[in-house]
Amino acid sequence: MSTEVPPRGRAPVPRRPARLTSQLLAARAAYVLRGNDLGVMTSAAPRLYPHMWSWDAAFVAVGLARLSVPRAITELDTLLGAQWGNGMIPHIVFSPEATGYFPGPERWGCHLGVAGAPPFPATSGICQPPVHAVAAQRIVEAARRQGRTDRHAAGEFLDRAWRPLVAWHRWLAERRDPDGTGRVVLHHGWESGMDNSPRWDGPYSRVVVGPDLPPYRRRDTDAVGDPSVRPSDREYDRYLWLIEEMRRVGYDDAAMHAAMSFAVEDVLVSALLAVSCDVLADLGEERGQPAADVTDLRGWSARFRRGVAESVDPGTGLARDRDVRTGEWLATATVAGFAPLLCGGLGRAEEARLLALFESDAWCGHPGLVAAVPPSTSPAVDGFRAREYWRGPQWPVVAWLFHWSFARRGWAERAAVLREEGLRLVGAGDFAEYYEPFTGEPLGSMQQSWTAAAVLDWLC
Ligand code: 2M8
Repeated sequence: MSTEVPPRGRAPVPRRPARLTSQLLAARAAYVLRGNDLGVMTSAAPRLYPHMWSWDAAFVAVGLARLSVPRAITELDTLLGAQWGNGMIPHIVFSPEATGYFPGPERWGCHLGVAGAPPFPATSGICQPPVHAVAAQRIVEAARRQGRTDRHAAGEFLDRAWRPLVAWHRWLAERRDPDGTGRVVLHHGWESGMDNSPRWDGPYSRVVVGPDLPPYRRRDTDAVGDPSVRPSDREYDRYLWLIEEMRRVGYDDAAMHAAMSFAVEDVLVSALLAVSCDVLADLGEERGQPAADVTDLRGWSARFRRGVAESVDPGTGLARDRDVRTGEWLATATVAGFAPLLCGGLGRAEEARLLALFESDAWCGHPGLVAAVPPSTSPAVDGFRAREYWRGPQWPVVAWLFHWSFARRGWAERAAVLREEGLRLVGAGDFAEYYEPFTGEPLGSMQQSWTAAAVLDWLC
């Protein structure tokens, strides 16, 4: 048991600011999103992340749809406008007006003639989890509740977004799973969205930083008060080294598959791809999109659902990532292990066991938690760090994702609990990026867009 975890039954009484009323909290969430609005894109957070991030943009669109369907559509249009020729949606779309983030466009070098990358807007050269079809679906649902104008706009958006979204899913299914395992291969921890999760400690330990890593200065630690809540310098060296490796092969999919020193099969991304393929196929069927695309999407959904189910550790019941370079399963107890609950595909008994684990005192039911939403790493394992980014804190956006999935799977009561507990976490209205699970202290960036978006979706 980690020493950072308060002993059972003796959790410190959290001293937290008073909880705002729902009305005030929703108003503040809207204010955050408006404040972070750069015109046609929303910065992920004002100082720390002044550009558009791919999966952040999808969650932001979910929140924006509650305020303005056309503005939510614009968010996704901007993101899709930066799609690469091969179908990849890049993990960052750089705002030409914003500075102060490292690594910026020059370090990635993608806009300087990399095949298939747009020269403008500049982008990074990697991807993030595929939750964009979820955002499209939420936009359609929000438009249905509005008048005819919004419904029409949402329909037109779906028609123009169809090919880009199918191409994005095709790229993941074909280029990032060339061996057909049913698990998406990533070449950078940033592609998982859970940058320094202990899931990746093993694979990163095998990344040897070359002596020719160009010098750099981090900017992220300037933007947060306490640098220990961010990844370490050692971790950053590896992050930057992987970008060097990619640049040297021109971000070519096949060359990266063969040469990158970091190659992992990610179960969470795979589960999200499975769900998103189904969500997109449903939208396509409703809208009369080509049957061949819908068939492809259903096929990918089945393949990735199976890949996730096959990764389950018979001992713990959790899904596992895999290190492609060594062939070993990565069995760290992180929230990604619950991936099968997002996409389904387990047998009844296995699923019941995983749900029980989710609610057990090793996870959401831990008696010391301020709010019963999943911590990023189980408080019951040694690698748990209560304040360190993706190594332990609770992330409201992750709670939202499980809430949405549970509702979709028909588990209304469980979804309601996650919503209520998620709101307890963020109730003081700081909209932090992540929270210390035992004190509820807001950590990382404040006014984080996706936190505000989750709150809006929960409350409006
Ligand atoms: C974090 O990642 C970026 C790199 O992509 C960073 O630390 O600089 C992660 O939490 C990621 O999931 C998120 O999309 C991004 C922006 O919120 O920040």
